[in-house]
Amino acid sequence: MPSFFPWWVVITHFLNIFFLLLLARSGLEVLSAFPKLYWNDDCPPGREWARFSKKMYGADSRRMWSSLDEEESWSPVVALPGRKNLGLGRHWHFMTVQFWILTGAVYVVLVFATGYWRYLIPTRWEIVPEAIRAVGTYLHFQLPSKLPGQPFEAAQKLTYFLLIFVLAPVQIATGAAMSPSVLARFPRYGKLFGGKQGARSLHFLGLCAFAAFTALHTFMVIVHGVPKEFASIVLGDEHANRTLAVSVGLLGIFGILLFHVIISWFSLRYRRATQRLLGVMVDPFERVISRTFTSRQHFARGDISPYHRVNGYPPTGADYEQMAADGFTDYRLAVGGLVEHPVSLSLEQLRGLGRRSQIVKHNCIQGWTAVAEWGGVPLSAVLALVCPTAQAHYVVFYAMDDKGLTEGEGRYGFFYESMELHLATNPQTILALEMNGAPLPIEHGAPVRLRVETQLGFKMVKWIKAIEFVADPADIGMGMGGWREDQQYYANAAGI
Ligand SMILES: Nc1nc2c(c(=O)[nH]1)N[C@H]1C(S)=C(S)[C@@H](COP(=O)(O)O)O[C@H]1N2
Ligand SMILES: [Mo]
Repeated sequence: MPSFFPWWVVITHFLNIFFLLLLARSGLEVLSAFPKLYWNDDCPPGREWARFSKKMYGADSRRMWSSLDEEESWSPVVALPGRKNLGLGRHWHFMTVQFWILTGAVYVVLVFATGYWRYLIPTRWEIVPEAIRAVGTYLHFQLPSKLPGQPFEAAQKLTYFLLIFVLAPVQIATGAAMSPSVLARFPRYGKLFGGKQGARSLHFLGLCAFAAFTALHTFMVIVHGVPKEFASIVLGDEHANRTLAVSVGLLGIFGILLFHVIISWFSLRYRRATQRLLGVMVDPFERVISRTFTSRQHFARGDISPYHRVNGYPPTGADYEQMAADGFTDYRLAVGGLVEHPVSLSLEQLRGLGRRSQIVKHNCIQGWTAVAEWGGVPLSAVLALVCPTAQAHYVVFYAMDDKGLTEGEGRYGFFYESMELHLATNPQTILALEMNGAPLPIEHGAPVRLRVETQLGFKMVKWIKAIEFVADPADIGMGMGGWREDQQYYANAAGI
């Protein structure tokens, strides 16, 4: 039995504290974008089981509201970076998670390679009553004795085991079950957790469990005596110099807190730089997932959500209103750029290119979902008509809503988004003209909107005015690949 922790436990323990705090704060930023938790993927307004917001929106269609109105601004003290920065919070979360999983993997390998697993993995059922007795001992303000030949008492061993071999994997699994690409490719995987909202709720409860563990663990360190405990976990030996151990330990904690102050300030002050820097790690991750998975969703009619949220207010202005009043007979869709045959199509001509319909789940980046049936023209049919040249690598969709007029908040410009060309040829990538068997309603993008079912909702441009094939979207807008990337610092690939 070691009276010490091996060096690799000391290091991975520190890294775990470091990464978990980053994950918790950036996770809270993600939650602030849609501060409601559901068990049902229909996300009916008002039926959430938890709400961290005073704002209430009903399914009342007489007053228009958009899901971005539900977003809350949380303080940088709790959220990373705080103040309605979902895009940056996601960047921090997805960058950190890669390192956290790597640390965990290295730790687990070493746990088994060194025989340390004997101290963590229960091998006898008696550990359960022993653990209950140990808790009883604590409640009598006494310290239970350690398991024979082991560094931990029963309740401690069982807690560490559950934390490392149950909670952490569940947290990773529920995290993966929120990716639109994963859900689109493996719809049954999502069902394991009761759908995306079930996964989202469990992921949040997992955070609560980590927080509760941290509070209890810290309390226990205090109960057992900080100098002795710090000597073991900081210097790896309970007989090491305790002053040194406490100093180094406190310095480590202070370092982590200082790091958080600096990155929160930096992220808020230099948002574009943060998006670009973290993007180096996060973008390839998002791109690989978007490239690998194609959507295989086929929901039943009965799964269609009674209420489908809206994000983005419709175009304002006489032109659009007149066109809508005329049933979009004057509408023309321009398709050009790096193509051999640029075209301008009426709705009639567009409809003539082919038809498919699909019942699929919409995943907004904020976190809500809804199932609907979308009918329209496969985008591949448009590609076949215009023939993109070999230089075309991205498709850009330009919309009719000027966000400066429809939303404000200091943001401006017409909405647009781009995506890599390979996504355009997926069978479930369509230009939708219908929703749930009726012509597309105004708020959902009439007369034409994009559906690309492995991606987050913000890619699915509504009120499309034109489509352009380009080599690189860098010279469009602010160059980040779309309006939400430009203005809200989202990542361009949207598979997670
Ligand atoms: N033109 C335009 N398209 C848009 C948006 C927008 O603001 N303007 N919002 C996007 C976002 S973030 C989402 S989640 C979906 C929402 O689609 P829905 O309103 O049909 O639910 O539309 C996307 N397409
Ligand atoms: Mo969205």
